[in-house]
Amino acid sequence: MLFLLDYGAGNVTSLANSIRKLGHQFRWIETSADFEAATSLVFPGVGAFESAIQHLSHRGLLEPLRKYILSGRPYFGICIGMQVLYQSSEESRSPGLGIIPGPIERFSDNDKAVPHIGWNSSQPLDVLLPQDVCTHFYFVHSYCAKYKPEKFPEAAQWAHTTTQYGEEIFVSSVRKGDVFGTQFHPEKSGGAGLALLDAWLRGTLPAHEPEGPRVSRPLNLKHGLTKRIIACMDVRANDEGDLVVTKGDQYDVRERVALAATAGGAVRNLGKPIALAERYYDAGADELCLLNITSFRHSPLQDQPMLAVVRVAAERLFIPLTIGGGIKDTIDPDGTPRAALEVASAYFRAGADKVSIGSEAVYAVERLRARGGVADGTSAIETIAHAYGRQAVVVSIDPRRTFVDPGEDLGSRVSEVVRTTDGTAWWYQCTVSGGRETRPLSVVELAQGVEMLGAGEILLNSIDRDGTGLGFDLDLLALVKRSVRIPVVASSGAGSASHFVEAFAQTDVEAALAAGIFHRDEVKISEVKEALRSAGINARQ
Ligand code: 1PR
Repeated sequence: MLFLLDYGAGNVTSLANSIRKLGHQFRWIETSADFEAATSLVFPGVGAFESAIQHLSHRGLLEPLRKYILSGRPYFGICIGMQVLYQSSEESRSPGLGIIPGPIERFSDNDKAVPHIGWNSSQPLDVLLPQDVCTHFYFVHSYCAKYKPEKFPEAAQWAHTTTQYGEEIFVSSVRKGDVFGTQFHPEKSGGAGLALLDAWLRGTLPAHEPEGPRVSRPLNLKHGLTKRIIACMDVRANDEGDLVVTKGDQYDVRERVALAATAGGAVRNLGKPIALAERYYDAGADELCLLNITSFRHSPLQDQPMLAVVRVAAERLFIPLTIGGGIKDTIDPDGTPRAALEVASAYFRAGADKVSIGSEAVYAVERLRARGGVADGTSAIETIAHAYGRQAVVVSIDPRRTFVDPGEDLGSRVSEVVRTTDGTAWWYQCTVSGGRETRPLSVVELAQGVEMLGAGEILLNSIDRDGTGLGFDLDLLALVKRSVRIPVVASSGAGSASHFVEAFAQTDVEAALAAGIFHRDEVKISEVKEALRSAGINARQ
């Protein structure tokens, strides 16, 4: 009998969905006795090493898990499920299971953004692949087992594949007998991931036995991490109450022609969220983003249609899903208080991989600055990152250009001012509630504040460029990118495939997102990827 181990945090729903999709049945480990009945076991985990170990230990499952693995019965550990096999983690005070010698360490962010997020290649240590075979899998983590065969020769016997990120080579999968672990997420790696999972479940995954002592691998000139192309769906209820994908121009999502029944025109309807999401999955999108753009008005825990959309999307699409809108402390209509962590947990349980926080991130950084830069652990960013790991927390920023009068005193923000040759100058000011309210915070102050609080990624919109098709705001991207060490997703303004090439060639952003051109089928995702490859930029097939 196949069992799945859930440690209570992280997106296990996606793995369960993948296994069902592949036609296998499973049960959840409830008590330590279930380990006796298990003939194979999958332990998926996104999140934090410490939470995983603590949770397993409190439920009395840690020792039974170790015994199960040492018995040699089939085991598949994913991400944290692989990391716990090691002796220790820099992320945690609690030791790991100690089955593989060596530590789990943090990536260095001297030469690259951390977390490592995206599709990277995985190279077997003992089997030579033909040149044109390069399988990409989806990674999302800040900590890894660095590949140091001379220092940990016994651990090197376990190593199965390695992957290069920046100038570091880490172990991307381990295997000994029937014990297998991957740092990447097969359940989020599209067809390649499902095929790998299926092979393991059927017992047909070929084993590679080391042919001799393992030695260090030379660094490639370029790592295999691809630039991600993300399709974004802004979702809201239309005037009839149906959830639709809409799209604004500079955040105005109503048709220009006014209807008698509404203040402005009708809400633009570009399609149904699931149908569009399936189209983008089939078209090769690397990631999907669903933003509930009016959820600042009410509690998303009452917003069952959005949760239902996430559930169905996660059942059908096996790539990462980011869900945003209304991730904050709320009070239900019956007076029940709901912490942001609880709201986020509902989305993770429904199948989201990351949550995106907008307005609440601005308020959190304002509070942080009022305390003189001292974090107190209470913000939505901190509580969610603590439970699910920082890679699960995206902050969506909605900046707008604020023009500067000649001679205006901008204090320390002067270094953030963009000046054009005709003398026009502006800085980027943050907004909340979908651009409806401007706050006294610059985009750099916000980006650095959320990084300090524990955000794992920035989704960088531009109200000025949204829906215009004029291209990404390259000054804005470069400014934020050089201010933080976490990955930045470029958003707003894409009008052609060449705009993506421009963004990646002229700034170091890790991903680029578009909405309107994909919804209206003006540019295809495959066209964007071809343009990137022609320009020598890594893109997943
Ligand atoms: O504040 O935590 O409830 O989150 C609300 C979320 O909804 C935020 O992420 C905010 O950016 C988003 N949002 C709110 N109002 C709007 C609106 O359009 N009226 N949409 C909105 C933001 C921007 C991008 C868009 C890109 C690409 N949408 O998501 O998809 O600009 O568009 P393009 O390629 O067509 O140019 P909270």
